[in-house]
Amino acid sequence: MDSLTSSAAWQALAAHHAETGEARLSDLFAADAGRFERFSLSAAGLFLDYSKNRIDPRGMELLLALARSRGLENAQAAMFAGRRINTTENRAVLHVALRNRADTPIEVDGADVMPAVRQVLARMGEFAEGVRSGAWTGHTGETITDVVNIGIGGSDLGPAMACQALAALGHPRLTMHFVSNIDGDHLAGVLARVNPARTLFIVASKTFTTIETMTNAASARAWFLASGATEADIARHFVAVSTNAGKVEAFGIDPANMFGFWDWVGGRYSMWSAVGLPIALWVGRDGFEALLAGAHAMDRHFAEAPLEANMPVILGLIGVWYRNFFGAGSLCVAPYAQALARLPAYLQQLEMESNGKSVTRDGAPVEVATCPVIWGEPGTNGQHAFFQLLHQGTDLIPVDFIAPLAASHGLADHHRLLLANCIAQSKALMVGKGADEVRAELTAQGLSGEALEALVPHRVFPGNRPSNTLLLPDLSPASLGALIALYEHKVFVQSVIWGINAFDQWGVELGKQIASRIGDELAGGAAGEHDASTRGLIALAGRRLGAAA
Ligand code: G6Q
Repeated sequence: MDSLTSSAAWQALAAHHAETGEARLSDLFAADAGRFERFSLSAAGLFLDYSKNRIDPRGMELLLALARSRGLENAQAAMFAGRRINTTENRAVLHVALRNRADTPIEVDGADVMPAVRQVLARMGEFAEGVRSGAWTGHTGETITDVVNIGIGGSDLGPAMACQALAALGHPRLTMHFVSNIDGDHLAGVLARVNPARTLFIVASKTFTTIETMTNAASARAWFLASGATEADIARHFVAVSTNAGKVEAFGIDPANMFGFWDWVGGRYSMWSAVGLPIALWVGRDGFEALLAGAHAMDRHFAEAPLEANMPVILGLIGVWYRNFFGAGSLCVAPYAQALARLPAYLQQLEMESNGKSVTRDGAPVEVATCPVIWGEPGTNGQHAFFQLLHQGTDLIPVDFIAPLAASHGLADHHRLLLANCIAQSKALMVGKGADEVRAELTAQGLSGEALEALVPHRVFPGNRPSNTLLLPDLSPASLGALIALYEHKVFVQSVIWGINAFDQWGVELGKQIASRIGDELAGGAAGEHDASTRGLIALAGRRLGAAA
């Protein structure tokens, strides 16, 4: 394959950007009465309006040609076929198998993974229904009221985000807690609020070696035993989600209480596996299966729709357009849904851990910028905080607006105002407000002369700031599943364009290794080789820890 930037497809895009990059969105709309219909589509129940992007039909054609020239279709086929596309870890990438609702086999090295997937899913469903119905009780015979998921990163963010998103559908007797941080405040804060006899701990760790999770799990276990429970009682209160049966048993959790998954499930792609057990407990077996079905519908769309009508492909290509041709360094995700408050954090991991890479699959330095910084907060809160910068700051920051059309609550009028704000913001970013309009407004308010002119530049909005708007029919499990799968595939599309492996995460290793050595030093071990800053900080922390001991 040609180098990316010297390829004809890339060169054509660069030329097109030079020619059209400064075009005004308002002019593009004025010139094309069919722009909204042309640049919007539905898939798996979601509706994407991408017409407020600084792109014209020719630009889209060129982006699609780039995708084809980078082998996107073959890459998609390789993923769905269970090839070992995560080359640095020599693993297949099959989160799509976890939500395969069809009867079709999905093979890794000739072996169908679906029977094992279905078996774990059936066990999860049975267990979740037992806890929900009250048939599964704690060691004193009381029903479970609190579920504490102990996990971090991929073993935390997905279920935490989804349980919050689906709060309106949660089981009324259950309260879900998510403990991830090694900071003891996190676990202590939860333990202070729960009753050991009525609490179920899920220790979720693919490897079952992650220091945060193992430390929190050991403390939770000690707290449980200190309540007067016996070792034998642990079986009613601790279950594990892992790929590592040996370590689970060594920790003291009965393998019968373990829900397994496989090395071809990446951590940040794992909420569809047993890692989703909190979701199944919260919304039930049917709710969890509806989540899988929503994701599966998006998978089928991604695998089958032509690239020009393929939602993840379009979203991914538009992202490449801004990142590489406009130099946009970040993407703001603004869910107009309080229940999606953790979605930006979830997408931060999904996108930035997947595509925050600077070498290609062959190990060569990438030629272009890769993943932008992903950030955001729910609207309308963000409007009263950082939206100032989106409207009048110096950077071009594309925004993904996400909103459910139907509310999950019965409060009158809130949803109308919420949706009005969502639509208004994308319009305001696009149209801005010119100096003449500002002058007319200020004149109408009775200002004139120097006082008026002094205010004008402050009140001008440059506009032409792009956004996507994604509408969900509601915040149901199926809609959420489709939404998350959409972003997963978008990330994959971008990784193919940039020629990087989206499925490893070597960048998190170095800090872990150094933390482990410094941890030993802080416990009194031999001092390591350090720069003056690190040495000084260790000395300060060591003195404080020593004084506290
Ligand atoms: C995700 C990452 C990472 C991982 C955590 C937890 O893709 O690999 O966030 O999920 O480090 O790992 P364990 O599940 O093994 O504890």
